[in-house]
Amino acid sequence: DSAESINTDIITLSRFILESQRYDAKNATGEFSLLLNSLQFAFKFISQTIRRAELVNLMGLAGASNATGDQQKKLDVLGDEIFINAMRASGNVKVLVSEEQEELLVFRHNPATYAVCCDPIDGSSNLDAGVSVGTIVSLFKLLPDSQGSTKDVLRCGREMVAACYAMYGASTHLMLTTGNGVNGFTLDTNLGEFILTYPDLKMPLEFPIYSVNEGNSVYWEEPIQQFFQQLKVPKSELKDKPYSSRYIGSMVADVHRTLLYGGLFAYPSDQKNPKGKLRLLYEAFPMAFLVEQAGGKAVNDRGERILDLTPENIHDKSSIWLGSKNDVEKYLKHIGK
Ligand code: P6P
Repeated sequence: DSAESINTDIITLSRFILESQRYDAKNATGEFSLLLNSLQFAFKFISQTIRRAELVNLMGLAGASNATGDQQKKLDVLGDEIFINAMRASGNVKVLVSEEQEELLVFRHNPATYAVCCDPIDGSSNLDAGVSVGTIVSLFKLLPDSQGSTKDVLRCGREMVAACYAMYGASTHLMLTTGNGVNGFTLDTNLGEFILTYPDLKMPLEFPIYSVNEGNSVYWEEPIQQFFQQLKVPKSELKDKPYSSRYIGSMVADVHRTLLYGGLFAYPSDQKNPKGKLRLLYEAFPMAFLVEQAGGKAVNDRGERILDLTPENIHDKSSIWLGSKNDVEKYLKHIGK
């Protein structure tokens, strides 16, 4: 670049959090910026490990399988270890839910402030194909009388204090909300810093893309089959153009596209997964929080707001419909909500 075209006042994630602390009493304790530093270290380390793994061939099955029976890939195990170590080292996380861990992890820190739920490498089944995967995180503040138990995380989605995901694609992106909108950052690998690239991101009100695994359609209930059929063959051809279909099969990649372009992402329940496939605490909750904060909506098959739900167990699943406000409302209207 010629000198005058270089931006010399970049906003790093660390600076962004410190500045938001000054204007946002909730984060004034500094605890959140401490935890965020551990989170962003984990994202950088996982990102670098994934990119290196494609070279040193860490791929392939590790033999073990995770809490929900999926075949575990070596990177799943590595990503999980990296994340657990970073959260333990932060000093202010007391409990941690991970998709890769059957039981709740409890760190004997005192005092601690947060309960963290995460899917360390979501979409990992696509890893060998070079598809973007990501780390999804939801944060709760510990209950005042917390003893470090599942009570700290079996909470209503509205009690989440922050949610984010890192997507390991051509670049590494981080989308973050603390309840005051969504801000997106991109990892500058030379600086080793996440740089603010999507300030105060808002989704388009609607966009003609639907994102669902149509291979499940024979297992869907009739009204759901009818809904997607109408998106493909609109009743009034003159007015409505058919929607385009985009499905990557990696939630972070599908949600990232939906946040940036708009449209509708859904994983409905079906005869194979009567409660849905995606997990409430570390997939549906954080993505619903981010989408709502970007002006969108997130509901389940029955039209209930995802953030009004409360899990009974840490690996509970939910159906999910999320995306642009008007596109989700098309589904709600279809089911009479
Ligand atoms: P299907 C990946 O395994 C995942 O958990 C999400 O990232 C993704 O949205 C979904 O499952 C894909 O599931 O059944 O369409 O392959």
